[in-house]
Amino acid sequence: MKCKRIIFITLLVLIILPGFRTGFTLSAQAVPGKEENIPFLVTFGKDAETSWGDDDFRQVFFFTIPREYTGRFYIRVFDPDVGGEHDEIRGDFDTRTFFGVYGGKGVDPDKNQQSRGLSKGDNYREGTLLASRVFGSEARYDNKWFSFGPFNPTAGDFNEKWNSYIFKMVVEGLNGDDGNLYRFFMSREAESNLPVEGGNAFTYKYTFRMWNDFKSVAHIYPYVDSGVVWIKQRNFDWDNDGHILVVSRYKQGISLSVSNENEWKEDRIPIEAPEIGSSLDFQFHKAQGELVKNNNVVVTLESQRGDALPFFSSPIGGVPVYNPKITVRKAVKPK
Ligand SMILES: [Ca+2]
Ligand SMILES: [Ca+2]
Ligand SMILES: [Ca+2]
Ligand SMILES: [Ca+2]
Repeated sequence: MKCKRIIFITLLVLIILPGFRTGFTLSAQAVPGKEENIPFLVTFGKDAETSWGDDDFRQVFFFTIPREYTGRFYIRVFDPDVGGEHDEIRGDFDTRTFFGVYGGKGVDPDKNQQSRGLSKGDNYREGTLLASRVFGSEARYDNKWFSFGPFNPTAGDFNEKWNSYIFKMVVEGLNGDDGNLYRFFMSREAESNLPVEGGNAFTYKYTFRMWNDFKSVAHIYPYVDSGVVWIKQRNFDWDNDGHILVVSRYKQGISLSVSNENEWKEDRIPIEAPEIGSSLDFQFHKAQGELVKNNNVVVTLESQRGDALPFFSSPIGGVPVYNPKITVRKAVKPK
């Protein structure tokens, strides 16, 4: 009897565990993602100075819902207010932030580049506004979650390549000069964080906050599509805070040019065949010695064709691990 029970439990574990593992890897819709180790996204009010680490006072994120998922879902925001805990005060808290969820035609950034919101004149609010709210300093939403939704997946803009419906969250600093720190979670429930299996989130321009310690390393994971030969990285207002490395299956660690206060720095990074169709790991290592506090930074990437690369909250293909056995075969000249 006891033996049977042990066999039964063992079988149960064997059946359930792999499912859990898949669930965890496929359904990480926390933004920033678990592997990214980034405490907060940040958006300043438009009266702020760019030297505080936000060059355009907005953030545009895309959420993907796989075609197979037919339930409803929510996009939750942690600490949407600008006041109390987490936020960056300048004088008094007098900033208002717009949060808007968009669906329908015009959202898919593959079909409509303006939707990415990378250039100054872009109409990044394109699409149908499904839900929105402006948050000021509101104790009610301080250190708490606010849920947008429920949304039906088919209200999104369908993207064939990812076989997913795409939704867009636009965060825009309205008046004021304070920094709004916040996070997202795409959830099946309004009151808790319950991921949608196979969902993901991505952006083309990442504005985020570093941890206020020496040891935490932040990561972001751009996806390299076919046809990419080299990429141009640009980082803004890194405050000379340590170093930024690129690691991949093929790269052990390339050190990048880093920006100081209120400036952009850029490099070209060559891409090799083994890196196509996988993610790169951009690692942000803080300077040791004197702590650079409240460091906000902006990062963008584009290919040699001028096409922006998306950063996925849950890295496509998993976190890339350097493999010294991967070598690039040089083309053999025909005789
Ligand atoms: Ca707050
Ligand atoms: Ca203020
Ligand atoms: Ca906040
Ligand atoms: Ca900064």
